[in-house]
Amino acid sequence: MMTRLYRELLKIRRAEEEVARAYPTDRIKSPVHLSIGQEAVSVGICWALNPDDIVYGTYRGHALYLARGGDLREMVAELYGKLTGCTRGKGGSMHLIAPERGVMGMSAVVGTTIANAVGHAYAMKVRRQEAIVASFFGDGATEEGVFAESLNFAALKKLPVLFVCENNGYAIHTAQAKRQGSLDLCAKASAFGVPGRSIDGSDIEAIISTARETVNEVRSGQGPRFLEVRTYRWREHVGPNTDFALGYRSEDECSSWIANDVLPRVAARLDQDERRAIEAEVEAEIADAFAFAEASPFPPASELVRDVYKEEAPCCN
Ligand SMILES: Cc1ncc(C[n+]2csc(CCOP(=O)(O)OP(=O)(O)O)c2C)c(N)n1
Ligand SMILES: [Mg+2]
Repeated sequence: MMTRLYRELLKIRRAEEEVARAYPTDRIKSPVHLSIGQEAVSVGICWALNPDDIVYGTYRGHALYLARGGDLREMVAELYGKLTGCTRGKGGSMHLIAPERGVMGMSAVVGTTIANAVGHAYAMKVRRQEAIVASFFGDGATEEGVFAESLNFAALKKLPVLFVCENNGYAIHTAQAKRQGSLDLCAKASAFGVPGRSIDGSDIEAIISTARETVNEVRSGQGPRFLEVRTYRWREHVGPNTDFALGYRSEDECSSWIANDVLPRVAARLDQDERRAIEAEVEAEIADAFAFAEASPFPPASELVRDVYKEEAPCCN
């Protein structure tokens, strides 16, 4: 278990560090919202899901995409705006998809995919499908009306949805305590009839075991559930840098989360030869993905009208 866990966490961390390194070259053509520091949330929750389960995420979605097994080459190519990207270079970092892995959508518009996830779950229930839907969103999204509407409807219809709030404490530069009268997100979910649990995002085993328990409840038809995972974003809201100079948070606050980083603790539990082998494989995979993105072509002009309507446009080659 620890071997696979380390490989998944490391791949996301290193891929995003490489994104941050490449970003100033202007080869990456879309804004990037990095999950560095938050990887354990996506990895831990997805650990408890089945291959045919569905996930929806947000613009901060690299970790979720990779945790579900999304193709790294297609992700990096997408950031580069290339034709070989997962949305053929149209969506960029904020709109990753991997339908073959159940990654159905991410959006730049805060909160919107919560309703998409609930709609998907409703369709699955009507069709008597067994799979469940996990909806990932930030603490800021819980302030949107769509959060309330979605939880209400999911509870009313007893839909197979797992709501996962990645609470990193901030919406852009504003702390949760400066935005919300009550910080108890589980209480808010429970007010709609959606039972919730709160988990320490630095404890990967707690995330996995709580996610397994909660996923079982959702899968057995007990209705939707809510998980808050408390975590922390190490880099700026959008972009590759740190932002402590802005003054909305302190470097000390971040340091305490870095001191509790999941990765070195998982690494320490591995055989050290095995650890080095994983690290070499991950580095090779990332170098390959960036080389693939570099070498891939940009989309031709005809792509502008492809996927706009259901049928392909008859002209414009
Ligand atoms: C509907 C909507 N309102 C405002 C914005 C501007 N905006 C972009 S990200 C963001 C913060 C969201 O914070 P949170 O949900 O906690 O996610 P995080 O960025 O912390 O992962 C806001 C307000 C937006 N994109 N969409
Ligand atoms: Mg947030």
